[in-house]
Amino acid sequence: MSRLLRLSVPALSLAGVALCACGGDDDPPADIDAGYDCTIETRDDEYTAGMELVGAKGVTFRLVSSDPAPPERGDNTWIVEIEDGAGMIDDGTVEVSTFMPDHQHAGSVDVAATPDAAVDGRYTLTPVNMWMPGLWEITVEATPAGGGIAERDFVVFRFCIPR
Ligand SMILES: [Cu+2]
Repeated sequence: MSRLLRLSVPALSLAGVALCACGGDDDPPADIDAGYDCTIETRDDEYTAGMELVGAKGVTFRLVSSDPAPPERGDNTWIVEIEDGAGMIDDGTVEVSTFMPDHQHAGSVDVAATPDAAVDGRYTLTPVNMWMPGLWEITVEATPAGGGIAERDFVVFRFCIPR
């Protein structure tokens, strides 16, 4: 109920529709253009170029930049650098997934992770697509070259898209 209480009055009249329509990827809520009040969202990260998150296994994921910055609705291109205790994770396997926790649906666009030929441990992630207002979780997972599940680590960037 807490999320309902935070909705603005115009959004509240649509809340019943939205709640009923969140069941599947092919059935998005009807109020996607109503926007979302990110000023009261506390679960999101404040974007800054170079921000870092560290996974449970100690791998550092640095969001060097987002274009646009801060991340916006639609397609974004991220540059990340990934480093573990042994150094930059170069030519590793990097996978990205997008998810809206409040609606329990994934994003609808696959994200490509391309290693930078010139900079060790640097990858371009695109398109990081957040097509709907609300809180998004962008999970970035990395496995060093030659590593297995024991070496795999991940972090979750959380950004709020207002409209
Ligand atoms: Cu959604």
